[in-house]
Amino acid sequence: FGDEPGADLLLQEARPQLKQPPLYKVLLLNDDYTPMDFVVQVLEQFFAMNYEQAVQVMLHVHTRGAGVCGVFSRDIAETKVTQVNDYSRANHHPLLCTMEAMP
Ligand code: NFA
Repeated sequence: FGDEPGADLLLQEARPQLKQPPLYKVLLLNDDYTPMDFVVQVLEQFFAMNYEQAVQVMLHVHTRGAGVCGVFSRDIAETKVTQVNDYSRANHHPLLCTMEAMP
């Protein structure tokens, strides 16, 4: 059975790590109170977008209810979510940032 999948485990050999780390979408959710220019600033500051990209994503969130700000590893995505939510709360805005595992 030496040619079966997993046979290397029985021989105590290391298996090459073929799986890529999972990726997460970071999303912004629309609300009725956060000013549009604040959302644009958030997208520029935390997601390295230029002004034109930031306005486009802000308007997508505003009209569709939610939108993707970027795709990251879990650690980076968690950090972005925390940074954006802390920054929004510090500025007394209800803007919500969340993350979602990619299929
Ligand atoms: N809907 C908000 C407004 O009309 C703008 C907004 C856009 C808020 C994107 C949150 C996210 N002021």
